[in-house]
Amino acid sequence: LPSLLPEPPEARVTRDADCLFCKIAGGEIPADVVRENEHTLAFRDISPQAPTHVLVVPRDHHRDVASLAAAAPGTLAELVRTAAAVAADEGIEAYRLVFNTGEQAGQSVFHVHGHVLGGRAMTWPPG
Ligand code: IU
Repeated sequence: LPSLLPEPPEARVTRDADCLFCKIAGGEIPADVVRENEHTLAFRDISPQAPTHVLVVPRDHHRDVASLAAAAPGTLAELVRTAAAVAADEGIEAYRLVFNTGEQAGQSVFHVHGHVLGGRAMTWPPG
């Protein structure tokens, strides 16, 4: 039987025509892809801030990590597992997984992406 509950709004939007990372996930814009699986894609950041700097995104469009957690928690878990696999592939034992959320925090692309950063010592607090 179909559910009587309405879908959360985020669950209905799977692709945004104006979104850069939707275009990368759809293969319309090339990227240096290092891993992909059913729900996520990992590719090298165009402006690396560390020896390893890979972005992990869900194939579907969600604006930030909280929206992804609400609409598709399994995909968020897959994204985190992919981030760990990327670090293992790169041979780094310590890495930082960052989700900038909101403009003030430095988010510039509003398709959720985890930054996997490693290969050098990290400082704290971040800038
Ligand atoms: P942010 O957390 O939203 O600021 O991260 C966006 C990242 O996307 C940033 O590190 C950019 O260098 C990166 N990026 C990219 O890899 N390819 C692109 O075509 C564009 C941005 I535009």
